[in-house]
Order: sequence, then structure tokens, then C-alpha cells
Amino acid sequence: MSAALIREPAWTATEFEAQLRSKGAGYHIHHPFNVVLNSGRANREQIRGWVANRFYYQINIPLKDAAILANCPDRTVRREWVRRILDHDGYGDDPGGIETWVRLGEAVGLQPRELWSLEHVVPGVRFAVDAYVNFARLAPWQEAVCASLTELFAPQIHRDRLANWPVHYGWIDPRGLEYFRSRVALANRDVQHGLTVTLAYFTTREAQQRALDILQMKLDILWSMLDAIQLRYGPQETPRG
Ligand code: AHQ
Repeated sequence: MSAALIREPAWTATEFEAQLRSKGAGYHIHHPFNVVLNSGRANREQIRGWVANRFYYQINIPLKDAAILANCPDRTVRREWVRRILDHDGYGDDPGGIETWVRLGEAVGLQPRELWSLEHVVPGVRFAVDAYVNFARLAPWQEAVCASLTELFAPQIHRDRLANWPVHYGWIDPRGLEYFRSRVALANRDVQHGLTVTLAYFTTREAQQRALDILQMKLDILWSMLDAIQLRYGPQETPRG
């Protein structure tokens, strides 16, 4: 951290949020593999590979969120944060997001046993996801909350899939896309809470820079997952832009 930052005044909440949102330029919506996926140029093996590898991320989100709960002494925050675990693991009659992702797997031709075997998960994806869970276990809970703010940019990526996959991938049963449908509203709810915690906790210019660095780390986690998936499944040469 540069000594100069210590003397800089803190950003206002509005400016700090704008700085966080500006990191969206590095979101994995712009990754060449995602561009190929959403422009209809992915083949079935690439789509199955993406679904099977992202499954490892999905089943680890509740572990990450449970780590945040375990580190968080604030009941008011926990009451809100616990909903994220239930969203993925399910609750009562709601099967949850992990089960909905298994439906996505079936829609692209992956049987539940194959998905749950994790046999297709490539080392780079496992490493990136484990890094995220371990960060949440070891960092102050507010820093792990800040890392979840990549979801500021998630509604658009889900809307893109809902708009493009039925057009380009007629072989995928549209009912399999329910997970993306469910996340648009849930991501918007999640980030309102995550932003409130982040804007309240990182209050000096130095701390605000730390928040931007944490968000960049999480962007790198998502980006490196697609790097590893593309290395395994291609395409080797991706079109510019
Ligand atoms: O489906 C996603 C999800 O449940 C979450 C939780 C959140 C977090 O706590 O880090 N991030 C996240 C994301 C999900 N989907 C990703 C996608 O591209 O479908 C995006 C990802 C994120 O932006 O962090």
C-alpha cells in the first residue's frame, strides 16, 4: 500500500461504489470463452465442460457463505447472509440452486452421477474455487463479503444466457436454464446487502483501495476458471472482441 494513500481523503460512498462498479470491465462476461459461449459458437463438449466445471463453483458457494457466517459475530448480518446458503442448498420444498444446476447438467447431456463425480473438474478450476473458499475462511468476514460483489455484474451475464442460449442452442431444453432465471433477482438482492456491508466497513482511502484489490482478486478467480476451462476444451484461437 503506497504511503500516499494514507494521506488521501476517503472517497464518498457514491464515489466508492462507482469505483467498485468500474471493476466490471474485468468481469468474466468479457472472457473469450464466455463470448464464444454466448455467441452460439460453443460446441456441445465445451458447453458440457463449462457446466461440469462451474458445478464445482456452485457446490462450494454454500461452504464459502458458511465460512462467512462462522466468522461473523453480527446476528443482524447473519440473519441476512444465511439466506444465501438456503438459496443454494434448498429449504423445505425449494430444491435450491445446486439441484437446479443438476437440471442444467441434464439439459446439456450430463447425468447427475457424472456431475457429482467431479470427474470433469480441471485443476485450474479446483484451485481457483478452493482459493475463494479458503479466502472466506481466513479473511475478516467483511472482506469475504466484499469479494462476493462480483455479483454486481452477474444479472447481465444471466440475462445474456437466457436471451442467447435458446436462440443458439436449440438442443438444450430451455427448462434447464431455470438457474440463470432464478439468479437475476437473487443476485440483485445479494449485492444490495453486500454493498451496504462493504460501504460501511471500508471507510478510509487505504481501506477502500483494499476493497478494490479484494474485488480484483475475485474477478481474477472467475477469469482464471474460464482460462482453465478454455485450455481444456478450447477454442484454442478465439476471435478478437
Ligand atoms: O450463481 C452464482 C452465484 O450464486 C454467486 C454467489 C456470488 C458469491 O458469493 O461470490 N457469486 C456468484 C456468481 C454466480 N454465478 C456466476 C455466473 O457467471 O453465472 C457469477 C458469480 C459471480 O459473479 O460472483
